[in-house]
Amino acid sequence: MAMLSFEAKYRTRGGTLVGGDLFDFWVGPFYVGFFGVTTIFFSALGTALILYGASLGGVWNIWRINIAPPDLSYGLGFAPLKEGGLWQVITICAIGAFGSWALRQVEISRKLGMGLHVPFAYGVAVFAYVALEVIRPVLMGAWGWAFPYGILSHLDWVSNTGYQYLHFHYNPAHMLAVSFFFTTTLALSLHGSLVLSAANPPKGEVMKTAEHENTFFRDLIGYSIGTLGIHRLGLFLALSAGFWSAVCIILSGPFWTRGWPEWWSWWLNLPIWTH
Ligand code: UQ2
Repeated sequence: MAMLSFEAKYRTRGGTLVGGDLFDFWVGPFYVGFFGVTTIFFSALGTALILYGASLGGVWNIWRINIAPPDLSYGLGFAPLKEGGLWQVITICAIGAFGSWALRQVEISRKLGMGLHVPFAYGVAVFAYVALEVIRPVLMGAWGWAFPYGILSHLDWVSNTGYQYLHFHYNPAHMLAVSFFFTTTLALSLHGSLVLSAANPPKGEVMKTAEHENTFFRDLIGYSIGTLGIHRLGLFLALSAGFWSAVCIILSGPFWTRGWPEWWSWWLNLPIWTH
């Protein structure tokens, strides 16, 4: 890749969290860094172990490949490789890769003198994964509560786990998470369509600007959140979706073991209904 004239300004030394200058260089367009090396290491090892695990299962149908966590009887201990130990090492590799990726984002943000919004946002997605595979199983006392690695098998896990609580949609944190997911898609579709409608005029016409975008929404609903505001709102909505997803599954099991519809009996038992 050609060295662009402005690249020298942005490809500066420093900002690393560990190792000083040791891995402070680029390969083609990619920043390497200590955490670039650890990302490659964990991803390569994890992928190899998934392939090995798939070969042990004897099923190469892409939908049916499954690498399951240890049986509940192993508790929080290590299991033999073929009894869920593979799942345990793959999970360590996944968390190693996700953590390395986040720290590489931190190093790049520091280099550029930017805020840490990107690694923070990415960290919320990692938190949702860790909530399912580590925090909840640890609180419940066995790795066997974690979800298996497989396309259909992890869907079966979600379905089974939901039905264990009779009707998961009655989980109040799940309600919040779903509402935030939908509102995220609403906000992004409003934003994407608004920007494109202003920036893609008919052939020969000059494009419109933020003033037109503001005016559209002031005409429509009497309010425009603004060009910076819509991105703050989008980040808030998306992070809230991930955050409440993690909360809703950590509540289920460690803090609430009955059906979720039953949780609402506090509402049915309010004294206002009985006079
Ligand atoms: C906006 C604005 C943008 C936008 C959008 C709006 C010029 C280019 C989409 C309008 C958004 C509003 C009014 C908030 C809607 C609230 C929810 C919860 C979806 O004003 O500024 O920038 O993209």
